[in-house]
Amino acid sequence: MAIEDNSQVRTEGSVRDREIVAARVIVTCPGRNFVTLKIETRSGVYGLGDATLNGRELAVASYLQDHVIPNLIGRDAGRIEDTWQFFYRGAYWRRGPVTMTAIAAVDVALWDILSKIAGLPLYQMLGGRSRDGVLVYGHANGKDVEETVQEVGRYIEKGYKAVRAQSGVPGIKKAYGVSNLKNAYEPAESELPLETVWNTTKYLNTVPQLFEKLRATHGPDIELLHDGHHRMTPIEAARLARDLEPYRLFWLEDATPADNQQSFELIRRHSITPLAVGEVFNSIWDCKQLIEKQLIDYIRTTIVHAGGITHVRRLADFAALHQVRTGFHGATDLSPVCMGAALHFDTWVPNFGIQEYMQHCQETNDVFPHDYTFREGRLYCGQTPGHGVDIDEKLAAKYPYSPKQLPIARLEDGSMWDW
Ligand code: EZ4
Ligand code: CO
Repeated sequence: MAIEDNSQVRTEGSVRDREIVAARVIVTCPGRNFVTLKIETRSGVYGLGDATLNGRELAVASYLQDHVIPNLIGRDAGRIEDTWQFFYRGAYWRRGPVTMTAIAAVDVALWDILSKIAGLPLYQMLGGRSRDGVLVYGHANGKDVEETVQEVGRYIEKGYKAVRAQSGVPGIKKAYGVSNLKNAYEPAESELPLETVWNTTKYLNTVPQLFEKLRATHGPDIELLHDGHHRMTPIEAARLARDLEPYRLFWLEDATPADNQQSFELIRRHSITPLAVGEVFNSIWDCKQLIEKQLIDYIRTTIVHAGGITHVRRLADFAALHQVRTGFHGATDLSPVCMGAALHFDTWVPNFGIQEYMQHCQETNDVFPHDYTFREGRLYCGQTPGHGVDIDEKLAAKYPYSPKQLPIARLEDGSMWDW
């Protein structure tokens, strides 16, 4: 290994400095659970990568601790591509959320290290900025249509130019996206999954009313988004997408599960509402058909769950060929480390669409000091070398892991459904 690099006399010293001498996993729960990988080089430069997989955190922690870290020690932190290939091809058992989240944590930590060594903010390493700020959307929700319309108004007052709207549905006790605390919607709220009951008919009757009121109240300029969260069949999704056309959504997300990528052809055939999908994807192979057949407009796959910057960059370039733009997942279960890396990526990527931005709570922000800032509907990454997000390990140690799983959904007759 590293024969080529070592033969170059001029870089020999720096290769030795870049040798990985330590790596460890930090599990903490400042308001919610996060898994973070910290990699250290001989010269003392360290990098951080997010490894959080909501409701399955310890599986990734073990994958890293037991199977990845022993392979990291002694490697050159500068060989980001080779390290990615080593953990993807070399594992033999490729893909899957646990593996790809673990690879992402390594990859982001290495990009962080290399950027710090270069003394540059990460977006410079990718090719420099394509824009000044990153358009974000916030999460408005309410117990009914009225309250949700008001909540969207609050986001507009705060300067947001794009808002996702999710409202309670009459007859459904616990609709997706509606929180008790408004700002912080944290679905993973109990040790064993909360059982919710779903009814598609009631949902399909409510959502168009919500968006009709939103347009009537807030006018044509605000960008509006909605997340169907995998609950509809393709033909039901096609109907909702068509019913929403008069209200010109920025996108309809996760209209139907995408295990069968071809399902989206049916939605596409019936509607011009823009479609977004992919927060649960781990690989370019999960969306190859969706992209090359132009069945979607935005790809939601993000850095932490899809193999890091090295893989998602490849995915974004492929999407660009088909006029599909990025719209990264950015819920609070993705840590500030992921958000920092995502913002550098968003600042660079030519085919950027939008970035989801659910604000972390104060405890989370204190454990993960960062240099990104919100201004007039956009997030701006900072100029600190690396991705600009750190961890306060002493503070992190004060918040022990707290087991929590995501809810499940059943139909009224008890059949399991997609949550
Ligand atoms: O349910 O991140 O668009 N955002 C979402 C999120 C997801 C959670 C799952 O861990 O769909 O709220
Ligand atoms: Co979603």
